[in-house]
Amino acid sequence: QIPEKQWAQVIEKTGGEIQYKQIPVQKPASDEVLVNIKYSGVCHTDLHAWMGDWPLATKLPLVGGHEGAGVVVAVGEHVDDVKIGDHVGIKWLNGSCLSCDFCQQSDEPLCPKPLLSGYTVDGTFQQYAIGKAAHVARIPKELPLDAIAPILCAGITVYKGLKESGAKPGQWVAVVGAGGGLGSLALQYAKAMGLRTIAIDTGDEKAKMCTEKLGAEAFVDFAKSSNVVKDVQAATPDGLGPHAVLLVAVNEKPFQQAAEYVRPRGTVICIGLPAGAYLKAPVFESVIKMITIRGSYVGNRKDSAEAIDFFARGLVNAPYKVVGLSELKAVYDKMKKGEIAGRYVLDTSK
Ligand code: 8ID
Ligand code: ZN
Repeated sequence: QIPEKQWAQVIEKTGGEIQYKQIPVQKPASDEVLVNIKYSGVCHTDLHAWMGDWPLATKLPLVGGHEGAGVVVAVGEHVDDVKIGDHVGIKWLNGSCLSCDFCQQSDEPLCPKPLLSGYTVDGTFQQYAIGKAAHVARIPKELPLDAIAPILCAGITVYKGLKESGAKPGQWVAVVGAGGGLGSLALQYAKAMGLRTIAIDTGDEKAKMCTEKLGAEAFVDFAKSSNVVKDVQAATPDGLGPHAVLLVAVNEKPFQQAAEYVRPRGTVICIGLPAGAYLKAPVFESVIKMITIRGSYVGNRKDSAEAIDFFARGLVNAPYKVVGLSELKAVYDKMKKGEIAGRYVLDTSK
């Protein structure tokens, strides 16, 4: 009962119109599965892909999306560990070579020949999407597919970033862009990992969400504060600043500021990907404070399974709103204006 045609959101041209239309359903190759996507989160990366503002070209025409949760409806002939009826997630890393230096060491996001969902292969803004069986996230059947969708990119990415930061239980982490999709989950993962959080973002809605729902102990409004560096440092009891900073904002400014307020011996983790942006840090302070600055990029299959397990245990469940797949354009409009607190999740049946 797999249909021949399905609804999808398609772009023909970078920055061009997004068309909600019917396109053919693809067949899985021997190492792939076909997933009936029930829900897909909308990540800011999808907006970058549409706008083409990164130094990496997308396929065209393109179906975006990489936080897709659904049910397996067909499997390729060489697939034996994923079955029809299983619940799975299609994430950013759709596939990798599995044999290069990085794949061998479970650093598969660094594979030089990655398949990227909603970027170099069609993604999850359609009712039926293809994923490499080796890489689809395994989702326990009792978990709700709408709530788990944002975990498949945002959750995995911030969980990995927090691990990469080396911050230990009881220490402080500043989350920059805390009110957005990645940030809202970062506050919850951090708390679940025993860390204390300072949220940095703007507006009363995000401030309330971060402190009342997501466990942040302080909120610094970057648009209202006259001295973000001082305010962030003052939020830690000894005034010396957070042990780690997780940068998930889509703006260059905080990438040039974090090294100033991170604590001596602290770590700045870069995750957000503002177009054309550069990192900057004062050499003098970076040296005498012994600061580490590093990038963090999604997560491997084990990080993904662990991030899902935190959700399964009820430790994370950030706010999200569900709208129809047909409404993607309106979600992008809000995202561009920074008006989304948490995540939007698309229901592919509408
Ligand atoms: O693996 C990775 N590294 C990875 C994975 C997934 C996503 C990277 N990303 C990237 C996306 O491509 C995007 O560039 O992370 C970034 C954040 O994605 P998102 O969370 O999906 O975006 P959002 O929901 O729009 O949230 C961004 C938040 O940043 C705030 C905004 O108010 C918004 O809440 N923000 C901005 I814009 N400027 C800020 C500033 N100066 C700021 N917050 C604090 N200070
Ligand atoms: Zn993403």
